[in-house]
Amino acid sequence: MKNCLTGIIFIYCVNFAFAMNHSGMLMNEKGMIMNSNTDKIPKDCTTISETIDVTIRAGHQYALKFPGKMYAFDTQEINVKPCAKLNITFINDDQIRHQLMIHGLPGYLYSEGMFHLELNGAGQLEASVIFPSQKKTYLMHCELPQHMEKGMKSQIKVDGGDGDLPSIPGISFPIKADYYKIDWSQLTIAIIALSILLGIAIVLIVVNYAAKISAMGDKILSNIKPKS
Ligand SMILES: [Cu+2]
Repeated sequence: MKNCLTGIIFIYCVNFAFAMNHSGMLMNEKGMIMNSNTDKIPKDCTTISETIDVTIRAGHQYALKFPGKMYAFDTQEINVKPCAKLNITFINDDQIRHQLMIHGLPGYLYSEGMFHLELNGAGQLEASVIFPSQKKTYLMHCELPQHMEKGMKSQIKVDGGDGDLPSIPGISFPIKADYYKIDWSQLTIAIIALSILLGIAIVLIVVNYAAKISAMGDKILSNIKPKS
């Protein structure tokens, strides 16, 4: 009976571990790996052109050099050759949850075109991604609410990329800036001048009315003074 129970527990544990660690997937209480690819070569590649080991750290301290930002990766851009393999060591230096997501990958290799690492707090994960040959810039970011907007946004350029993505800290400007420059057009100047003239006119009218009311008050008071 005891042996039977041990056997059942062993089978359950093996099945559970297998279910949570297949097809490039891993999930446990510390975090998650989704769509890791160590050996599946994209259709447009004949072989892996280069293998790069890279450590990417996430944390609030990496945002300190970017005014107005709160979170960041320690690297904002990675350049690789077409058909390169990236062995990523992802380290979260914060005590809060962070993700490392790469988007726009081919869907036949990566479900929903996505490579996804996630750590629920401080910790480390290792996973790999193989890029196609296309000259392209991939978004790498943390998708938790406001983390990308607050700076956790980087880019990976394959074959030099097809341009910079917007609002990469230290690299590119946002599409919609927090600071809006004044458009000093003739219309703007005319509206400002008109507003100033209107303001002066209102002040003069009010002062004029106040003087008239004061004079009327004096006159009324002088008329009601008792005659000696
Ligand atoms: Cu994050």
